[in-house]
Amino acid sequence: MSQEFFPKIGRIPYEGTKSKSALAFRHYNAEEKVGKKTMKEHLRFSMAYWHAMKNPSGDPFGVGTRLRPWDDGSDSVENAKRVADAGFEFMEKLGLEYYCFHDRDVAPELGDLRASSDALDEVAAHLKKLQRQHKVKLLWGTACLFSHPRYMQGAATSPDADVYAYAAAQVKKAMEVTHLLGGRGYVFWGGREGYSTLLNTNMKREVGNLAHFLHMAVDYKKKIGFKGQFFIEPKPREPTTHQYDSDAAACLNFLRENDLLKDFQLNIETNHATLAMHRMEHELTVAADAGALGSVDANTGDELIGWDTDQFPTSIYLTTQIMWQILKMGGFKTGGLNFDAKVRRDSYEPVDLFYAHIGGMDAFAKGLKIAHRILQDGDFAKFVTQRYASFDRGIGKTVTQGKATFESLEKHALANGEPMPGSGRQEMLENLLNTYLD
Ligand code: XUL
Ligand code: CO
Repeated sequence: MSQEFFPKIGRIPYEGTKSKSALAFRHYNAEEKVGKKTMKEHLRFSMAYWHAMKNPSGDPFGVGTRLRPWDDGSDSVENAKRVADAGFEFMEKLGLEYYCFHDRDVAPELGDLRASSDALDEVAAHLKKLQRQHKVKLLWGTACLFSHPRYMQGAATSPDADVYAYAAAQVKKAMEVTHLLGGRGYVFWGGREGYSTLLNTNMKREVGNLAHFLHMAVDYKKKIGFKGQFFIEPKPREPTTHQYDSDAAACLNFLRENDLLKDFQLNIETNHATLAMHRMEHELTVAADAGALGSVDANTGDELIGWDTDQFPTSIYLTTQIMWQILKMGGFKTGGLNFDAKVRRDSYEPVDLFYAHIGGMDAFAKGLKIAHRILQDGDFAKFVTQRYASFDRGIGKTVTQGKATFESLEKHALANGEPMPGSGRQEMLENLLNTYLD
């Protein structure tokens, strides 16, 4: 290692729950087995390059506050490589096995497309070397199709065909780089794919163009032999007023309607779920029920704030419910838990990045252990099975089998008098869940 960026911090150890150290894990013990897999195999933690390495912590009312001695703010490839060096030192010290990036996080956007792509190639060669050195893998790559002014009216849904072509060229390059780096996946998040007023918008045309765009991406993926998983990441708004990929159900509908469902899964983010007025476990379940739950952007929002605050997840109640869904679908395959989360603006020192990730990793490790016990005990599953048992016998079974008709159901209703379902027992179940968190 040429230069050390976090010289006072060593590898973060696992010390167990008795530890008083703020720079140690209390629950995350990478090699410890939970069921058949180790914690690290279950959780597949990933660093979000944009938040951890590049975000200066500015907000609409003030400039950035963060100390990031690894970044001189220049557009040079040299600077980009130094930022990468810091990032890989950080990941190795935390035991983060994966990372995710946008093309413009890792390399600068320069005067023209060719220059930007060349810079990306140069940095990618460096990333490849660092991945090997530090035993870190790429969870997913993506293209930033939302920062530059050219994308102010969208990228794959822009009303301007030249902008659309530029976006395609950028995605093509970002996919090539993701492929070169052995990326397990590639994410499409459409922050500008939407509209702010229908007075100037042809929604059908925009959504149609988006479908063409994604079909071209699938074709190109096959052409270059990229085997990673494609993901769409839903979000209802911010920065755009109405985003087309508003929630898991809207994404699934779009994918199905446009014959893309076999080629895409969803990357579900907690704060996006709540912005869509859903609980995270709702979004995960919608995706999982369609066989399309692929990956998770692990963060949390602030219930009192109406925008995407991207905070680190610390609630065990939340992480338990997330891991419950992930274990229920048999665990991550190509996806993982990507900390799409940022430290608060007033947590400006490099060490704060460590505290933040340690907290998130510990919260998920504990959530994993609890979720595993919940599933092993099977009490919730038993309750739910029982609740629907009337559809496994008698008249209910004819419904399940698709053999019932309105006439047969009317006959049953007439013969059986006033029906009364069993209690939903929500409070009892909430109490039961709390016993696991004791
Ligand atoms: C923005 C967001 C993105 C995606 C990747 O809200 O979540 O960072 O995860 O483009
Ligand atoms: Co995200």
